[in-house]
Amino acid sequence: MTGTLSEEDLETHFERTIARDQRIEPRDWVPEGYRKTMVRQIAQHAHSEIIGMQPEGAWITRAPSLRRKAILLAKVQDEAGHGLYLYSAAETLGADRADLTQKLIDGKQKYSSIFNYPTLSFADVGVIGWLVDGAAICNQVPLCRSSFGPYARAMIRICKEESFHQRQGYELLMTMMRGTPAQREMVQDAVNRWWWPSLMMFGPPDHDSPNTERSMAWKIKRHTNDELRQRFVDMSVPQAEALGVTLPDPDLKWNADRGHYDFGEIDWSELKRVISGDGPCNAERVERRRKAHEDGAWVREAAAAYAAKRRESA
Ligand code: FAQ
Repeated sequence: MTGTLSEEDLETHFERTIARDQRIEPRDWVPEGYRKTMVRQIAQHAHSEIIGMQPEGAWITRAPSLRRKAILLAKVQDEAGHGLYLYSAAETLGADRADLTQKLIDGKQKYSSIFNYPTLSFADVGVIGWLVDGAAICNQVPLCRSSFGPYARAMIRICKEESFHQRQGYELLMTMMRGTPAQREMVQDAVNRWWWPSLMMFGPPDHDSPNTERSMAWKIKRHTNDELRQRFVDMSVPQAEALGVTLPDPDLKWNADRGHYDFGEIDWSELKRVISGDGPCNAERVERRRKAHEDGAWVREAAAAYAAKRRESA
């Protein structure tokens, strides 16, 4: 079929599929720019899930009870699962998983800025669930309608699991807020440290976001970075009130004319620094990933040998 169609016909067919809000599927022809953008976003997303296991994973051995340990272990395992669906989705576009992992380890592909901050107390586990998973859901629910089928479908399951993660984080914080003054202080301290980095998860402001316009036209992204950031702020303020914590922003106030909360200026130089590798934990996170990859070499070799043996005997 492809042999009989010109590049122009293929492009028209692609544009029509997008205009009709239909899905692009793995064997469909796509412009090279679309393929590159999709691989970039999916790979960064997959890397975020895998690197994102580290900040919370560090607390598994120090969880305050068996119940909290079991919950945290399950959550961190879920993040690993998300990474694996996403690498599989990237593979449907011709990317190679081993190559993507190498690019992450070599610092040639990004992962979310948020995972370059340290987790200093167990309250951070709760705040990551509430704010980081909360921001992730806000950003990812619209991606369930993303134009690339395998990515959109992976996102449906991921969002269901992230919603569960968010609730467990909020429940943990509620429990701590009902505890001692020292526990309440730990929660407030964690909120103070994670609030601004959570807002940065949505990416640079729209006027400084080189990819948004193209990704919106291709219906990869359904909303701009600033639209989703505002949605997240509007969602979080009443949740903070119910929890009894203060969000660390003196400019945060309801604006009746806009029907949204106004919020203070984000330190974009910090986001740039963290994205370019100079955040508090970038070197540690990547080094840990590199070591885990090297330590796992024998598992990959054994799995490949087993698969080859099964192919031979089939
Ligand atoms: N961190 O032009 P834009 C999770 C990069 S949730 C690092 O606006 P775009 C769940 C951007 O890639 C976190 N880099 O880019 C979890 C681009 O770089 P490039 C993961 C950032 O793509 C919870 C450049 O800056 N979620 O893991 C960031 O249109 C708890 C210019 O930016 C996703 O990945 C940042 N914050 O919009 C796990 C969601 N922001 O490649 C464990 C899917 C921007 O041109 C525990 N991704 N950059 O050199 C997206 O929705 C989009 O890619 C955005 C960025 C919105 C992140």
